[in-house]
Amino acid sequence: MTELLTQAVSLVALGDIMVATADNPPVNALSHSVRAGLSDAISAFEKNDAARAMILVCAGRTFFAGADIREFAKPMREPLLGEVIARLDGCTKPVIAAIHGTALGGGLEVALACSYRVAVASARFGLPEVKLGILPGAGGSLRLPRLIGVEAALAMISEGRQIDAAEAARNGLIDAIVGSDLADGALGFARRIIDAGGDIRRASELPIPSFHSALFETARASMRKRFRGYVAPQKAVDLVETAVTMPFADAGEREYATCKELLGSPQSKALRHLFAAEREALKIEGVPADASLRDIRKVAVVGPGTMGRGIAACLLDAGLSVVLIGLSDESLGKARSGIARIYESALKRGSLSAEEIERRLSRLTLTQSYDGLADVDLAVEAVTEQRDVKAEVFGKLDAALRDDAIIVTNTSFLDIEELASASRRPSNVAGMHFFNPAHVMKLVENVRASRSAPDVLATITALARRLGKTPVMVGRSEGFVANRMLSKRTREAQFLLEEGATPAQIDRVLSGFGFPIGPFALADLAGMDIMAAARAARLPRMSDREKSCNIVDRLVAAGRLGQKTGAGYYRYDEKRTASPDPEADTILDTHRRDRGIVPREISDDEILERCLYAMVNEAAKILEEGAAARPGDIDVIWTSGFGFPSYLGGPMFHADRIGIQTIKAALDRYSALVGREYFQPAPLIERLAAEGKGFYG
Ligand code: T1G
Repeated sequence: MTELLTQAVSLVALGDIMVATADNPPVNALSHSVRAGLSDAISAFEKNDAARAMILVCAGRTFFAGADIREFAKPMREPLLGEVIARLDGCTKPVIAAIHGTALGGGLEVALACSYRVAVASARFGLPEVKLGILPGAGGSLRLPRLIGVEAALAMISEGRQIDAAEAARNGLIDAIVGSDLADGALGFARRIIDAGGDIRRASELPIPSFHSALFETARASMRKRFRGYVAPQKAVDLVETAVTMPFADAGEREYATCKELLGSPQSKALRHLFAAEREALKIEGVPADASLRDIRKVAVVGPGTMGRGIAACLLDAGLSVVLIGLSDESLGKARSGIARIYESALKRGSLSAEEIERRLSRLTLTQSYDGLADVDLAVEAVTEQRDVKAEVFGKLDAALRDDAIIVTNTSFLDIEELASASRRPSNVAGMHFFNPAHVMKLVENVRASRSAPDVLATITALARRLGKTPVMVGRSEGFVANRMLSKRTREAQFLLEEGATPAQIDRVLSGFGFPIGPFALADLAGMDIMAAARAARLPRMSDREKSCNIVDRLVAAGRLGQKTGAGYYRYDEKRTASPDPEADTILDTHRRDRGIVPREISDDEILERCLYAMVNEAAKILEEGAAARPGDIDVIWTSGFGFPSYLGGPMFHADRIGIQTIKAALDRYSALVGREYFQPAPLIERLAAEGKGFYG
C-alpha cells in the first residue's frame, strides 16, 4: 500500500524493496516538503527489517532539479538538505537513485549520497550552481571527485557543464543505464544488488583518485580568462582543491560555508535575478500559457546573405527542413558554401560528425523560385534592410504561401506594422530579429505587430526555444530594444572621442566594466563599412551634432575598414593584435580641428556614466512606450545579446543598484554638459527618482 509521507513524497513496499517517489512539480525542486518526506522515507526504510533496498525516484518530467530557488530568500526550514544527504549516506542498506530528466545541483547531490545510481539513456547530470553565482553546498564537491576523478569533477563544478548518461556511465557517475521503463529497470538493478549480498557503497568512503599536481593552478588561470569578472568559478577551484586535500568532514563544513556566503553575494543575486527574468520573459501578455502551437516543420528563408545563412543553419540544426530563396545562382552558391563552412568548423571541433552534417545539409533546398512553397509552415524574410525590397518579398511570400503559414521579418529597423498591414494575413505576421552571427548568438527579439495572433506569438517563441535561443518579445519601436539602446551608447562613444578621449581609453573603461569587448575594437571587428552603412541609415533622424560627428566616414575614406584591412580605430599586426595607431590619431585630430573642438581630459567615470546612463535612459523610454514588457526583458536582452555582464544582472538591475536618484542627478549633469536633447531624464526616471523607487520597485 502506498503511504503518503508528506505532500510531496510517497512510499510503497514491493516485497523487500521499498520505493520512495517524490512528486513536486514542475521540476521536483528539493523544497521543504520534499526534504521532510525523504527524511521520513529513510526512517521508515531503516526501521523496516523486511526491506532490503530502497529506490528513490521522481514523478513527472525530471529527477530533482536542485534546491528550491524560491526558498533562497527565506530562512531555511529543517531538515536542511545537508542533513537529508548525511542520512542517505549513513543508510545501512542500499539506496538506489533512479534518474530521468535532469539530476541537477542538490538533486545530483542526493543521487551522489545514494549507494547506487541508475538512469535512463536520456538523463543528464550537472552541478549548475556556478551559473547562479553559488557552488554546491551539500557534498557535491566532495563526492563527485571521488566518483569520477578530480579533473572531470572540477570541470563540472567550475563551469556548470552537464553530461549525458553515456558519459556518466563511462566515468563512473552512474552504475547502469536502464531501458526506457525506469521503474522496471531500477527494480531489476535493486534485485541484483540484494541477490549479490546487499552491499552498500558510499562515495564518501572512496579514496581520492590521483590528479596532476598543476591541475588547480592551471584551472585558476583558465577560469580567470574564461570567466573574467565572475567570482564563483574561481572559488569553485579552491573548493574542489579543499575537497580533495582536507578530511571529508572539514571539507564539508567549508563547502557549506562557501555556498552560504556566495548565496548572499551581489553576483549571485544578480544571476538568480536573470534566471527568473529569462523564464518570466517567456510569459507574453495576451498569450495564454497553454496557447496551441502551430506545427513548424518546413521553413522558407528569403535572402541568402549573412543573416539568411546563419538563420538557415540554426533551423537545420534544430531538425527543420529549409528552403533558401535567393536571386541568383551565384548568391545561392555562396550561401551553400557559407553554410558548409559553418559545419566544417563544427567538424574540426569534433562537435558534429560528417554523417550528421550530411543529414542536415540534405534538408536544405536552394532555389530562386517562390513556386512549390505549399508545404512551408513559416517564412523568414531576411533580405537587405530596404523598405521597398522587403515589401516586394513580403508580397511574393503572401501570394506563394498557404493562408495559415506565418511570415516573420528579420528587420532591424523597419516598421513591422507597415509590412504586416500590407499583407493579406496580418494576423500571421510577426518579427524574429536574429543577431549576427545568427547560428551563434543566443538572443532573438521576437516582435509583435498590433494584429499578430496569440498562437503565432506562442509559435515563434517556441520555435526560437527549439533553436536553442533566448527569445524576448518586444513591440514596435525603431531598432526594437537592443539596437535602440546600443545606438545611444554608440553616440556617446563617438561624442567622447571627438571631445578628447581615445578609442583605447573608452574600450578599456567599457571592457573594465565587464563588456567582453570595447565599442571601438568591436567596430574594427565588424568592419567600418558596416558601421558606416548603419550610420547612413540613421542619418535622416540624427541631430546636427551627430551628423557632423562623422569619424566613421573619415576612417572609411582613408581605407581603414577595421581588422579586415589591418587598420581601423587601431592598427593590427598579422596576428590581429591591436595597437594604437598615430594615423588614426591624426584623423581624429583633423576631425576635431574641423569641428572647432579643443580636446579635453575626460575621466573614466564620465566615460562609463555617459555610455551606461544614455542606455538606461533610453530603456526607460522603451518601457514607458511598452516596447519592452518589463525591465527583466531588457536585462535578458542585454545579457544574452550584447555581452552586458550577467553578474551585474543586466542594465536595469544594475541601474537599481546604483540608485535611480543618482542616475537622474548624473543625467541632469550631462544634460548641462552635452545637451538636453541627449540626456534629459526620461519621464519614468523622473518619476521613480521622485518616489525613491527603482525599476523593480
Ligand atoms: N527551484 C525552484 N524552481 C525551479 C527550479 C529550482 N531549482 N528550477 C526550475 N524551476 C522553475 C522555473 O522557474 C520555472 O518556473 C519552472 O520550474 C520550469 O523551469 C544545495 C545550492 C530543470 C533544466 O540551477 O536548469 O541545488 O517560470 O522553464 O526548460 O548545492 O529549470 O514556470 O514559474 O527552466 O524544462 C541548482 C535550475 C539549484 C537548476 C528544466 N539547480 N533549473 O528546464 O523548464 S542550487 C539549478 C533548470 C542547488 C545545492 C544547491 C531548468 C531545468 P515558472 P524551466 P525547463
